[in-house]
Amino acid sequence: MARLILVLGDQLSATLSALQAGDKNTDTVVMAEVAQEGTYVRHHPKKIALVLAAMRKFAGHLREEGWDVAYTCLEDKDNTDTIADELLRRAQQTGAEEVIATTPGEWRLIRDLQSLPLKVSLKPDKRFIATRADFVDWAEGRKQLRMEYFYREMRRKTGLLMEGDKPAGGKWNFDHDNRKAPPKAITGTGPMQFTPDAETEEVLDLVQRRFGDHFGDLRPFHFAVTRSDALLALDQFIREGLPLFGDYQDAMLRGEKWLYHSVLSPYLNIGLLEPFEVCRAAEEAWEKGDVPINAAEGFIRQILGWREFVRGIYFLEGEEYPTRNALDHTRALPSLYWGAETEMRCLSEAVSQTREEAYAHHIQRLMVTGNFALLAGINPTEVHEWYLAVYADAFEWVEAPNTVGMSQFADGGIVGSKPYVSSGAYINRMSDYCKSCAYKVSQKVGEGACPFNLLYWHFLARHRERFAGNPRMGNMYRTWDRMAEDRRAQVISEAENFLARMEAGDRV
Ligand code: FAD
Ligand code: DLZ
Ligand code: SF4
Repeated sequence: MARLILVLGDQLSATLSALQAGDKNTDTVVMAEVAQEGTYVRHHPKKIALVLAAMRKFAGHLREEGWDVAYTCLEDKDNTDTIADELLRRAQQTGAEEVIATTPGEWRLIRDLQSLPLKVSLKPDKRFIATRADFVDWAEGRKQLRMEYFYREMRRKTGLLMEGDKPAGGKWNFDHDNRKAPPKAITGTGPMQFTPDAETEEVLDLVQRRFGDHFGDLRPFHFAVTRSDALLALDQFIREGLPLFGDYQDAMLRGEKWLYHSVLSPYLNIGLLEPFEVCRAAEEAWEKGDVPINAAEGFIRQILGWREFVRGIYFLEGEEYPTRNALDHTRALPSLYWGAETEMRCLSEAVSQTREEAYAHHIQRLMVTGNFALLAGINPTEVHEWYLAVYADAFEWVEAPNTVGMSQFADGGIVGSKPYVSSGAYINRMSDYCKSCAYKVSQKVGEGACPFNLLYWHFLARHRERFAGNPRMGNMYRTWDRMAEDRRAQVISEAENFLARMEAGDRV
């Protein structure tokens, strides 16, 4: 009996388990561009274009390999607009009664597939270094799940950066060497950029027509949409970006969107690159003496450690994880996240680069947009939906633990042991933003005081009961308690005034 093999827009890998389980002679591959996937959150047009253009290329590749591919274009007249309905339509057309799929990276779609009136076999997604079962085994019986210990186990298991049973360079983690303030000038050329061919231009026109009113600039569009181009991007990063990746990993500079970051996450997350090959490429560069250990280790840790760890958490915690709100934050996401003008230079830089590129690097996401949302008490579900929509690399399995967990502490401390909050001092140390800001980072209260300074204390004061006993936060509360009482009252009142003006829609 013929079967349908589902390939989703973030499953564009020849090694996909659903393809491996299929039979080219009898089965039909189903790929579908559907309105629902572009609009269940209003994705950035660049992200939609990346996924659709890469899907069309991958369908072409599968046909060359001998697969029968039933491909639905977004504007096909009988398009039913959802993945589930497209499967039903194809089942009717072909007479297939069974669907083979690789487990989607989002509970929403897993449930949709499980509700189909067809036999559905969900195969494990093997495009990760650890399986879901590996993670469950590791997590079992541990009081706290900490990325660092998971990462060490992954280093031992894979042998990446190992010298016998010891970590290469004598340390597991070189993070202390990776916090340099921003350099005066950037020497790299940034990620490799690609000129869209005629097929991709067609997708860009389609996305402009159908999703042009979503937040974000569609053009210019430079992403790779094939595996061979993504491999070129990887090669360029290893040569040009990786040597200084570690040193400036946390730095932020006005007008410098990429610094020494790889911008490989969109390719990893839609399946054009595999995580192990990316880690091996970094390890090989270190073995050849082309990059220092702090760069290779720092980079590999992000993929072998963080990326695998957050995936484990997403599936372990279950489908209500993205809606958690441990700190009871309820304020609406302010319009500045959607490009409304703000006097805060750090936020205007991070948001405008997000609009232009569907990209911001980790510290911009964590310590600028994320930090501000947490300090200001924004509803974490709204924050989660914003991150899921605006970044080209955003898929729920990786986005939700980073946003809901790491950035908003809305999971109550599963991903991180303390909230990532900071005053303006951190942003000033790691960037040049404050120099051109309307607010003064050195000013703690009064006219022109940096809002991060005010909101930082407001956050700590309003969550005192929860955090005062956290040994990693004791110093913060001791500093607050040493402040004169009238000064503390002034901080709280100015912070509240700022939040009220923001809620009223004033330019802040
Ligand atoms: P690099 O700095 O070059 O890092 C190399 C690779 O490591 C990345 O390509 C990525 O695959 C991996 N990586 C690094 N940090 C993480 C992390 N914390 N979790 C998982 N993988 C990581 N990453 C996503 O891939 N998708 C998301 O939707 C996403 N949402 C985020 C939301 C918030 C609030 C925060 C704080 C972080 C988020 N991240 C997300 C993690 C990280 O910011 C991005 O992976 C990174 O910025 C991608 O850019 P890059 O490829 O240049 O990364
Ligand atoms: C992100 C995305 C978009 C914008 N469009 C499609 C699509 O039309 N068809 C498709 O198969 N996949 C798309 N995707 C990726 C899915 O949203 C993704 O597979 C799920 O969110 C699970 O990670
Ligand atoms: Fe951001 Fe404050 Fe610096 Fe302005 S002064 S850029 S608001 S941290």
